[in-house]
Amino acid sequence: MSNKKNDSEELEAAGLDRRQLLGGSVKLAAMAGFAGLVGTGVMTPEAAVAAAKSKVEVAPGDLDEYYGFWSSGQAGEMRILGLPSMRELMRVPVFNRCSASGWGQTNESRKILRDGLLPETKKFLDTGGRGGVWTNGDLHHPHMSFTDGTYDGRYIFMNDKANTRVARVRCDVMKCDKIIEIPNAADIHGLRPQKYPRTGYIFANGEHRVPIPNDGSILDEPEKYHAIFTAIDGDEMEVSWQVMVDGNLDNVDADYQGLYAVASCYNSEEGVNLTGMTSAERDWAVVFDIKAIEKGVKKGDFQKINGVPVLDGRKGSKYTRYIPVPNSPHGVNTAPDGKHIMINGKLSPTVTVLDVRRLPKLFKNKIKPRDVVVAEPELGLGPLHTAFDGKGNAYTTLFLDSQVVSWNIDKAIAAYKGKKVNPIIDKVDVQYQPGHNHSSMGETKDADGKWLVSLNKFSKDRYINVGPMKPENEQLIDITGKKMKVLHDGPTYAEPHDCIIVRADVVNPDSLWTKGDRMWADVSAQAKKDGVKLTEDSKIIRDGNKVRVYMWSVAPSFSMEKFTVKQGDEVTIIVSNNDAIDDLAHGFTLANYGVAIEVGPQATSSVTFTADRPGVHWFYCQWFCHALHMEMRGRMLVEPA
Ligand code: K7E
Ligand code: CUA
Repeated sequence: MSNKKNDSEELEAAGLDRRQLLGGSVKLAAMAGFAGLVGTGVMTPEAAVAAAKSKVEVAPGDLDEYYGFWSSGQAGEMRILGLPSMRELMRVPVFNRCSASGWGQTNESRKILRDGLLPETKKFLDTGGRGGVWTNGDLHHPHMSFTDGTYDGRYIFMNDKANTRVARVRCDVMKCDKIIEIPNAADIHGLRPQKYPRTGYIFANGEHRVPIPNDGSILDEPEKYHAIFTAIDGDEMEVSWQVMVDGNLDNVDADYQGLYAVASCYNSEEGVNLTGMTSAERDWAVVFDIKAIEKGVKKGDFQKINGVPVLDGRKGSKYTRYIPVPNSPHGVNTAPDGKHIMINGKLSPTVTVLDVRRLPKLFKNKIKPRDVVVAEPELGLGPLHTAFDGKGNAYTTLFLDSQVVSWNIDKAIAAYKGKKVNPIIDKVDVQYQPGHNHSSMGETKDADGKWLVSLNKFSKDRYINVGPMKPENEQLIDITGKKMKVLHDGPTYAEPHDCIIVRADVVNPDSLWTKGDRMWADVSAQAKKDGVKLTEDSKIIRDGNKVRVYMWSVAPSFSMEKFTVKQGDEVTIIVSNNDAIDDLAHGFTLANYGVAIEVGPQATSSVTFTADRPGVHWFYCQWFCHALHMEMRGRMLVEPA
């Protein structure tokens, strides 16, 4: 029995039918946690399971063909998975605080978390016991840097919706090396790198409208709030320019020509409550003319706010165009054909297809905004995001229908012209309520049409019950044939909005750190001043009440068996891991001082704390590294004041 049928029955029981949902009640249903109305799962036939297994099973010791880089929403970290096994390989702390690695505690990570913040944010974080850095984040959109329309394996960029930041992860070591706060904007949501000629810019949407400056001088006057579109220089991690727009900004994507970026706006009404935000029949997609904006910046056609050039891109501006689309669009996805950009309807059952080749004419005012639309297929309820197979087909998640629909782009265009063709190829049930989906290499010109992942917001009955809080469910779908096949369920916690699937040969991380890496440049400079060779010396440098303890480690021991400080000293521990063996990480945990840091092979890490607890405190290595790992420890002796 199909899940779809269950849905309809339950809808009817709830006094709603599918058609009604296309009208006004869909808004309410969507907002009221419509998920509760959806029926229970389907049993996959045994034969299908057996066939599926052989495709997704990566035998013990065998390696995956693809990397998946996953967001984790409000958990704030990036995750690395292997595909097709869907095994979680690593968690990379970014906006969160990590107990294992000391991210948010080591001097190196705190510098990354703090340096790129605005002065007023630093001030705010220094008061009220906030500890100087943010400890939470809401990471939605991880995307790799591009060269010539495809992934280049340099960096992965990601947004923080919670504290208005953009971060970068170095792909050589898979660690975050830069985080910046975006001025003037509020709550960065949509984020995509420029695809061509290279990244280049990172485009980032400030989702919520706020007064600029947001200092309390304007409060309950929503007509004076603004949304800001930002272009960041991905090499320097600095804001290049910003554009003020009408409405709000949700998702964004770039073209394959390096000329335009397109963002969706779900609140053209500029409402501040649900009724206000969903009252209009139409919202819009905003198109940004990158070259015109760059010219404008050169000519000085901007206001400098918080040190950043802000151009006026509101309606009537030469820098932007507003293309009307049905109410409350969400995802924006550029097809690998380089010609089409999809605006996903969310509250409308449609996806609006824009043809980028018509954009120059639109900016010259030779055509009307809606003339850029070449198709608007009706696909099902709640289209949120679209992925591609590189063979002319698109795969759209249907949040309300709990399905993925595959459809042909050319046929959708023909149908829009009036031809009697049905663009829909197949629909498959997913469990349940999919948000993003992503196909292998799907956001690049090298889309290979092998795998699709559907990131479902609810798992409900798919796993044994773990209590009121349940995992989300990510499903792996085979898209090599006409019929999509769900082959694997993967539970995941809070909450992967988005992912990318990258061919393994594109990503080549190092197995060891390089001595003297720029991640610990500050400590290297301090060691030089102190006359200490990081990987050779074990030394205590006293500098007033500041004490620097330099040590190194080789399994299974630290180079210092004990050190003595005075109560009240500000102590900095600097540990260099001299092991040059794959996978030989050490750590430094200082018991009853709340200190724990990771020290990767050939890396140096440092941590600073006040030694205000007298007594004997054992420090130990918390990464199981050797048969004598338990013995890898020493003492900090704190003399009472
Ligand atoms: Cu969750 Cu990309 Cu933030 Cu859609 S967004 S679902
Ligand atoms: Cu070093 Cu455990």
